[in-house]
Amino acid sequence: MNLSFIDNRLYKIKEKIVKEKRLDFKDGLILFNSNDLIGVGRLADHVRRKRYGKEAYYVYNQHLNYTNVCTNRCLFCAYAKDKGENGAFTLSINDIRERLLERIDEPVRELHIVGGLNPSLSFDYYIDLIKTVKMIRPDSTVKAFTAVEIDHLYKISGYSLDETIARLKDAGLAMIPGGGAEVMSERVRNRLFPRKIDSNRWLEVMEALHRAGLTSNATMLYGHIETMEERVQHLIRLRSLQDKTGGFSAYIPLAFHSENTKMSQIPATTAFDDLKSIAAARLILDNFDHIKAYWVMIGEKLAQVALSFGADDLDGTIIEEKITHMAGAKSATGLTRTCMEHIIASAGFKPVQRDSFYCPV
Ligand code: V47
Ligand code: SF4
Repeated sequence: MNLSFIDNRLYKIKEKIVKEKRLDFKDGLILFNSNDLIGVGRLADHVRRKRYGKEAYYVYNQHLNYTNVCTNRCLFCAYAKDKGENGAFTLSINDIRERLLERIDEPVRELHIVGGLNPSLSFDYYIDLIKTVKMIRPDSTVKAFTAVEIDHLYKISGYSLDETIARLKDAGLAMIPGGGAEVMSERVRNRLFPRKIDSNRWLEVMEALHRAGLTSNATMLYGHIETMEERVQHLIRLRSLQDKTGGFSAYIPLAFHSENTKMSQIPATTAFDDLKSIAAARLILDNFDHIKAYWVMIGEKLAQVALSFGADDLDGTIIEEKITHMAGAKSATGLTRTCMEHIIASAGFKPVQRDSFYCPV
């Protein structure tokens, strides 16, 4: 690899990457603190191209948010409402059926289903929800409920965590989205999401899901009050669990959007930070296959550039995104397949439509 850097500290990291040696906490800090964005990006691109060449993935998916009523009320969330508050909603199983039938002519392969922690919903509702999706779209993958929701389901089901997961799996749950860990730091949790499960529990639930044979993703919410040390620590903890279970499929950095939240004074993340967060993750998370550039949060144009900064996946068509748009996202709420393929191809990559498990379709 013949690369030159403005930041001399990157030479040491390059040596490790060439020798396929694992990066440590200090290396991670150098990457996040470096102003040599192009240097960090070239290193990440080297690793990405070695694995995937010119291929870049996306999935034909549909988002479904079943309720925005949530007892956690994280400070960074513009989506959640209290029960009875103006704008609060909960979809009935029939509403869900209708939402799915509205798009039945489209080749949707993955249903991404998440919602708030709504105490009015019973465990049976969640089972019926999954079964309804599988009935209407038997060939699709149900990717649903973050580890935070799974923990809530365990609490309301009356079963053990393993039994709760087994019952969800029997109903048709196949994959778990990566949300809910936010930044694994008690300092940040105490200030921004004190009611949410802590990082140890998030990892414990993920481990139980992996043990049950379900794959999951992992995310990090960045660009608020977290430090660079906390970012690196978060990635290293994900990497350690992945060493143990191998159950994570993709990592997705989530750029904080502050509009309509209790933290609206915090400015939007910059393109510089968005790209560096993707590139650093590609280099630190050496045991994660896929790094997603989530176009909803960083915009379609920057997501396209991210394909040359370590990302190999643009997530999906989505159809109708709510959580980030409530917090002021300016991206589209969905992309057509033509548009997705144009974004990828015009960045010099080969679009590969995939299923939830990265098999080309
Ligand atoms: O956990 C909430 C985040 C997450 C805001 O697994 C916010 O493929 C930014 O997990 N600004 C849910 N982010 C989204 C999620 C996800 C998204 C795309 C793909 C996958 C996947 C998973 O959204 C939450 C939280 O971290 N979030 N509010 C906000 N204002
Ligand atoms: Fe509830 Fe999730 Fe919003 Fe937190 S981020 S308030 S858990 S919906």
